[in-house]
Amino acid sequence: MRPPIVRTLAQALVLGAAAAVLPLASPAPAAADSVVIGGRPVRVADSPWTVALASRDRFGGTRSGQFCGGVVIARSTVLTAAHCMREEVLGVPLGRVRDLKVISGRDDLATNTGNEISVRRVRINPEYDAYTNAGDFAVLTLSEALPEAYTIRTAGAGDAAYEPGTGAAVYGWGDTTGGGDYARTLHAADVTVLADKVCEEAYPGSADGTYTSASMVCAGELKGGRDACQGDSGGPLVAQGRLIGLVSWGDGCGQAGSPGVYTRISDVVRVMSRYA
Ligand code: 4AZ
Repeated sequence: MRPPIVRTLAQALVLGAAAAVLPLASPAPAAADSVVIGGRPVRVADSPWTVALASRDRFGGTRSGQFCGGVVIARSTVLTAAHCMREEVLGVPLGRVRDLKVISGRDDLATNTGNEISVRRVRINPEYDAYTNAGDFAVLTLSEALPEAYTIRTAGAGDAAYEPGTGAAVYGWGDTTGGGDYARTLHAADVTVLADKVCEEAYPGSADGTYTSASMVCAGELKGGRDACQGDSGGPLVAQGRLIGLVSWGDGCGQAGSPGVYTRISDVVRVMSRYA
């Protein structure tokens, strides 16, 4: 099995790149039932904390340079996945990406609506383990503050929203079929928080990663069908109005027996308070 990083949208682009910038290629779609897989179009105005991470220099302008998702947790603070900041994703070391932007308020990536904000600082979780995928988050500081109304509350340890069976939604501009069909507009899929045991059994340890309940949350559908996918990484998993996860990894998209794995936000809160 390939390491998870190979399955990110960004990596697919970099691997397929003859030049630094290229349009999104669309290989033949996989089974259409695996469809944000199983999702529906939503308005970013109804989930304004959902933002796109973008670099036109690295990923071209067709979809505003979008390559990952992010979440606004404070007026100048966005969370994303640590793996989105890796050279394997960006094609060059992070320090050489001069036009890293957070895009808020833009439903359709082919338009110029909303705001593009420069990223002033990137802090990658010092406890991030690229081999197991544990602690997969990074904290971005924006050069301008967003409105308070764009922020979402984070769920701390013991929050009821983590209870298995809780309904949740995942948001992103990623692949909607598992076949490289990247969305132009924001989508959301309704998923269920699953017991840690489900992911511990699905992901006991492989090149994909190792499920670790301390820093990860398991969510999806036992039958498959609704899930996050390539290009959604770093985006929000929301339950009961609170942020509980960030799209992180999984084996494929929307397949029965292979739920989505998310960065556990209560662990993000713990680590952030430690390093603040
Ligand atoms: C990825 O490659 C990815 N089905 C994101 C989420 C999931 C799988 C892969 C979960 O970015």
